[in-house]
Amino acid sequence: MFRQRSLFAVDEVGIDHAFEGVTRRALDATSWVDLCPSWLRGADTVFDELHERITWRTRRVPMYDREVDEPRLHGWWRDDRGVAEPLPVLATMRAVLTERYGAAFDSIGLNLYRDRHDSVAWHRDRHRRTVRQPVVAIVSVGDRRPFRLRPHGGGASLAFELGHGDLFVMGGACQHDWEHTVPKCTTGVGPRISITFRHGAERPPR
Ligand SMILES: O=C(O)CCC(=O)C(=O)O
Repeated sequence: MFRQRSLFAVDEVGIDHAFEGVTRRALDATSWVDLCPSWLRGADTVFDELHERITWRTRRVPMYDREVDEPRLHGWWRDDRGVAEPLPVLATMRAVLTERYGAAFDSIGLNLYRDRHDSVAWHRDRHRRTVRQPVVAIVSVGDRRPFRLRPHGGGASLAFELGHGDLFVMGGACQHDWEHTVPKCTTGVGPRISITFRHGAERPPR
């Protein structure tokens, strides 16, 4: 797996506690997203440590009347087994995001997109059925990859590029009224890991 390090990689790991670079975008009257570029410093170091330490698994996902391998690898941590987060900086992120968004983030899903062929299809997170207005915070490390949103039921999509320590947060009615995807890429791209913080998700979402 070839991965190009970001040009100005800073290896000391830390986060922007003040959320200095955050901008909020209203998707409609009830849904919003926050984008905070380079919220995590030392993202390359975090990528390397997660890549090495996580036991990456392939999940099976339904496709029409059968099940297929999901085209990305997955890891999952939940705050109910007395086991610390896989890296101390994940604990810091979780605490800071919990404080900022007033949502008790209690699980961390990790997704490894190995190359341009890996992806996740259009979907809304399943825990919207049990959590009324779930806030989903995603920190991306590794190469930037497209992340798209579109209204549930169809409509023009909005495109973002997430990687290298960017923070992206979906809130309000976003998991009800909007769908998101990380599409396959047509040109070569290095690996990316998304670190996804959720509250109230009983099992790995989708
Ligand atoms: O990898 C991402 O940025 C999106 C992850 C996602 O949509 C999911 O796991 O449900």
